Amino acid sequence: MKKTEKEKAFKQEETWTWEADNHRIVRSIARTGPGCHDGCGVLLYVKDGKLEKVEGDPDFPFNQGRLCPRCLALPQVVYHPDRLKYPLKRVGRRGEGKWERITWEEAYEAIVQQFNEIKKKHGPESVIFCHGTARDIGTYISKLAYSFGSPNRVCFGPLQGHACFAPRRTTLAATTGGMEVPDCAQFFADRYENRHWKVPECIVLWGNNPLLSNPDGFLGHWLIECMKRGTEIIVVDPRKTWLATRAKTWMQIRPGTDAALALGMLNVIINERLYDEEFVRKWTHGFDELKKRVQEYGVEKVSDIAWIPKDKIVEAARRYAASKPAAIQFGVSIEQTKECVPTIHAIMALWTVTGNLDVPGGNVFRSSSFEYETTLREEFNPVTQEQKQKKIGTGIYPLLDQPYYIHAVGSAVIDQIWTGRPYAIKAAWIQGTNSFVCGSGDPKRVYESFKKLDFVAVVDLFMTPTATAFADIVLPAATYAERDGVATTGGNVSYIGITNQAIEPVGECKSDMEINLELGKRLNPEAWPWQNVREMFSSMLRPTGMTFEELRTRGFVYDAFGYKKYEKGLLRPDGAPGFNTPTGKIELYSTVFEKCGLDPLPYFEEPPESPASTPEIARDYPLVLTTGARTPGFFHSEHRQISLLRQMNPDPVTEIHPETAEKLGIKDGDWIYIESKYGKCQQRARLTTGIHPGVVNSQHGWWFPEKPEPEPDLSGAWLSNINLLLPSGWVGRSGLGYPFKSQMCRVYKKDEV
Ligand SMILES: Nc1nc2c(c(=O)[nH]1)N[C@H]1C(S)=C(S)[C@@H](COP(=O)(O)OP(=O)(O)OC[C@H]3O[C@@H](n4cnc5c(=O)[nH]c(N)nc54)[C@H](O)[C@@H]3O)O[C@H]1N2
Ligand SMILES: Nc1nc2c(c(=O)[nH]1)N[C@H]1C(S)=C(S)[C@@H](COP(=O)(O)OP(=O)(O)OC[C@H]3O[C@@H](n4cnc5c(=O)[nH]c(N)nc54)[C@H](O)[C@@H]3O)O[C@H]1N2
Ligand SMILES: [Mo]
Repeated sequence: MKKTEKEKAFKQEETWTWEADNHRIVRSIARTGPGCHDGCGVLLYVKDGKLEKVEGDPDFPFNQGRLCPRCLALPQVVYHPDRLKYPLKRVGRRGEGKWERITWEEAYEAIVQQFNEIKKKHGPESVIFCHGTARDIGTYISKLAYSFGSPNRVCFGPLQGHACFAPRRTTLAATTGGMEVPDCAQFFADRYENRHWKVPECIVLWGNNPLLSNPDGFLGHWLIECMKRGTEIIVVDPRKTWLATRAKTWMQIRPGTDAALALGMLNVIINERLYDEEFVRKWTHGFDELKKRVQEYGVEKVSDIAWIPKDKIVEAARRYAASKPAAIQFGVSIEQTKECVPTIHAIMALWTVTGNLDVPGGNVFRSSSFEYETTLREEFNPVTQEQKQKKIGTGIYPLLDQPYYIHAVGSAVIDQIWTGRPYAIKAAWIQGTNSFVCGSGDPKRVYESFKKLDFVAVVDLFMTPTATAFADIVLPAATYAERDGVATTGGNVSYIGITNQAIEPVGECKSDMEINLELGKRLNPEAWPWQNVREMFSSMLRPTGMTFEELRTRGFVYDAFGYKKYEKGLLRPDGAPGFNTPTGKIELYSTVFEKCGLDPLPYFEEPPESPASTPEIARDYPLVLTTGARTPGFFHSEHRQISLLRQMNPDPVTEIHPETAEKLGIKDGDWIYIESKYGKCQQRARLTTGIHPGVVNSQHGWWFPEKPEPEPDLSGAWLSNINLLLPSGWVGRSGLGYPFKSQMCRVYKKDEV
């Protein structure tokens, strides 16, 4: 491990808790639960043992006092009457919603007995360990799986094509040897004041709306801070977002055609010689091949494909190439198309050929010398090579057999539950995912699949349709205010800090980490040698040289960070200059893709169903459907029972252009059906000129906690679930990518049926 130079923590002299204004104030870092992608500094105000309010911590560099409505509403989440408070055992049939309170000991005993019996009969790989998106519990779930002997950690975020974050992680690891993110000074504790950082002259927001989504540790406020300092923005989005209205160039793209646009922009930049010749010569592999490939994507053709006027594409390409430095922040919309790997490859080529790679204010390799997660995962995980080979999906997609993809292959999991080949799947541990309501297309198939399992345990904050439908045992998880933790964030920043417990958990809730540790100790005590979670956290923190208690008094530390790491030999394990790829260069022509039987160069392919690829389907289903654009009050399927947040968005909403709506006789607020070849659901129409007339945008993750829990209702899980319109099997050639954001549909008023 590389030695890290620890930066001075901010306000070291302060402790983490103090008394003021008749309250005990606890400084902490917000992590899940409830679900969140970030790690904002918070001040938790406690009176008489009760959490009264949450405020942003102005001294925490990550968010500098800003908070989103979900943290502000945290007291309502914590004390909500529907919170799960005790371990529960199913007493009726699965789906009947009949539960009996049991003790933790009884719950653990039941799980241990079932898991061990399955292990004895079928092997440990027959138990799968499922989680959702970016909760800071993934590490512990991996450990639980691996220490049990199962290689099958399954991510429901989202299941098919693993179309969230994994595509960019995998594509960038394969072609650049790392993970690049836009530089908004997030790697420095003194942020925008840091003298090494430069304000990006231009940032491209591509299929990403960070003001609402703050995805993977990229806080939308950073963008505003950059804009205040002069950054111009370019937005690529079929919807007129707040950012689109402030953009120098807004390209209202047809969903699912981003690869064509990226290749068209490369065409302009390369043919007009707007690229950085020296960087390209020294540090890239396959430029000539790329140059040849982009000739197939002339601006005129791209304009037809992507529904963007020609001059806008040219203007955006020139503006981006002329801005020094410039950064690209792309979102999940890029990954939620079938062939998303070549799109990411093309976007990476943009920041590479323009010389914006690993420079201040460009797209930089995030630092990762804090190897805390790996410490926990590798050092104490006795899963053998032989077991690793049994990871579900091994051998189907060569790219996913690379070491940087650690999950079981989602689509293969569902298939294997049905076929029982190469081995049977018998049980699931589900921690932090509401699987068929949210994380997957074709939810009926997921529902029917999980029904086939012999035993399912669920850990959640609330009873969900997933728990009702499948669970034999349900365990109540604590919110972040009720527990300690090590706060790490997703992709964009590298600090480590401490989440401090402020209040006693409600009922008998326990933290996810505590649950994993206690269950882990019962399944494989050697792999879980710690007496309590703090000891476990201290083990994890070893690379920082600090214990949990020591880090707590500092609050957080930032990793050392520098630019142009490739010149200094900091990116390769052998310490040589260059990049951690087979050629040591940035692979515009990917030797890894070639080895995996994939096209080594970026390309565009139409979505499986689109006005261009299936005009016959477009006759009956004429509108392009994009789904799931994030809303500020909800995190996926969560928070529907939290009135402060639900009142911001009381019903599921589909956005339609007024001209399109008028032709269909639909008025603002009407209940409508949205229907594809595969299924339909109901939502309310919201008329807005902020969407392309040929496109509709529907919300995802909807269920209704106020509706009856027992089947068939399952708290309304089938009423407004937009994923019913999406089939399985549309995974990209690489095994990554799935068209959540590009389907064909029709809409009509509900009362016409
Ligand atoms: N149509 C459509 N579908 C999509 C998307 C889209 O854009 N369009 N987006 C996809 C994406 S990108 C993703 S990542 C997936 C997400 O899919 P999931 O990760 O499955 O998201 P949720 O449905 O919110 O499930 C989270 C569950 O975990 C619980 N939970 C929250 N915090 C904690 C915690 O700390 N501990 C425990 N034990 N439980 C917790 C919540 O109460 C909730 O029930 O959805 C995907 N689905
Ligand atoms: N409040 C809240 N925050 C969240 C989440 C949440 O559920 N709620 N979910 C978290 C998760 S798991 C994720 S992955 C991130 C995702 O966060 P983002 O990456 O920001 O993704 P979205 O909000 O789904 O979509 C971003 C924008 O892409 C546009 N778009 C739709 N289709 C296309 C297309 O085909 N091409 C292009 N170029 N643009 C398109 C949408 O109109 C939208 O404005 O958010 C995270 N943050
Ligand atoms: Mo996601």
